[in-house]
Amino acid sequence: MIISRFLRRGISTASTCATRRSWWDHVTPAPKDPIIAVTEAFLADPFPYKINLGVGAYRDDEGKPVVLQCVREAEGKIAASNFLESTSTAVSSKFVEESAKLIYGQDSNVIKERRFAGIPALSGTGACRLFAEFQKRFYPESRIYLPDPTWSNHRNIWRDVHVPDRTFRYYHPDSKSLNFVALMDDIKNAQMVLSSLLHPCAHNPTGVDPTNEQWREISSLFKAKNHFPFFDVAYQGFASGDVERDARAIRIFLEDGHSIGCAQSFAKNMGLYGHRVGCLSVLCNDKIQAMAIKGQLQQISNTMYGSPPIHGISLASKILSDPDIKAIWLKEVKVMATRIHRMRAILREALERLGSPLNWQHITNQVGMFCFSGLNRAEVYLLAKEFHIYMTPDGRISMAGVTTKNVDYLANSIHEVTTCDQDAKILHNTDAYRINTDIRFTSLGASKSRARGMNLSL
Ligand code: PLA
Repeated sequence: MIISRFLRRGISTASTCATRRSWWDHVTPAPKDPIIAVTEAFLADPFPYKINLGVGAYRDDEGKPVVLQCVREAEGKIAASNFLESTSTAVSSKFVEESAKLIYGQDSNVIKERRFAGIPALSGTGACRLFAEFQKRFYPESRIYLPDPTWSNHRNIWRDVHVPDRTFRYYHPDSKSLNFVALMDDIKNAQMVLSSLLHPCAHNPTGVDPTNEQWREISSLFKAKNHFPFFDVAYQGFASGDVERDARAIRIFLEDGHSIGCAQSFAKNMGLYGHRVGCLSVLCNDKIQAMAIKGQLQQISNTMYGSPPIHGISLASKILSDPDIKAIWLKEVKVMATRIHRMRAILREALERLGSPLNWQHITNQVGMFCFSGLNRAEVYLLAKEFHIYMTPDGRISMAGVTTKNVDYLANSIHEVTTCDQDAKILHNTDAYRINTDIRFTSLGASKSRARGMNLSL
């Protein structure tokens, strides 16, 4: 009796296991994020002089990640805190208010009249996702218009909440600058739109921003078309070195009386990438509407992750609210932006010195973290394969990865791949360069001697 019950249990366990083993059989591998794929390929490369120009995270002139002094100071101030409960209303309200002041202006009426709904978010990605969920919930039939090109994850974020995306033209590959006429045309002709996403400064990936005059025209058109402008602010301070100047586009829309949505990230400008500190805010008609929208946003975040971690929010809040620490931060933002700006000038100069037949003016015309180099897929592939220099397949260079030590090597390598035999490039291009697969290159011999020839001192 006991034995048969034991056997029965054994059989039923085995059959459950068999069923369970087949539950996920239909799951296929997800395509890799192109930016993460570049980092992985870089890490897998054993070559000592390899260069990562993939992810847009700040590095110093030694190529090292930086913990900002303002963060150290803020850490010192919050270290004694006895409060490590979940992010309280007081902590999050202070953080949201400081974030709103940073983007809408210290003395903005929006802040004084409390006409904004804001909640902390898991960095810029989380803020975009919260807004996308909010958009879907309250405008289920709407669409999002994205600039072409844009950050690769934007499309995924809106796709995952089932909001269809459309694009508006943004960049002119020939002039390597803003395609303003086409942009205005596409916005004019956009049908059934709720929101269009705009990068207010340091556009990713192109490094091309509209001028103030162009922003004014875009703002008027948005007004005429009744579009909702959603700003993704991931690089405030990196375009001009001044966080106020970089908020100019948003202030123009504000002056024109728009209702605005804003995703802010402190990953780059405070070097808090790992802490995932961000903020989503939506401007409202009045205080009552603001409370309603805030409650809805909180409900959305509650079902996704509850409340965000407290430490990063406390750090950012301290940096923004303590005048001494804020002054240190503003200087550090300037230092980071200036270093990148300098690298642009040196890279362009080096390419021109090499006698490159191509025009490299756009390197210094573009602003912010990225240079949209104009290198094609085959050239990007060759740079990785022959020179161990890694960037996204669209030719985007994260300028933060360029240093005084590697800039000559980079310029020489770019010169070589842009002037080499076209047939060789085409051959390489068809050589299965897929960013979704691993790229592991080991042509060490050739590259080592090239690196030596170029006097690369690492
Ligand atoms: N918006 C834009 C325009 C971005 O470039 C990025 C990050 C984000 C939002 C998300 O920022 P978060 O880290 O605060 O969530 N883009 C990076 C990296 C830096 C990435 O994909 O995570 C990039 O290299 O494009």
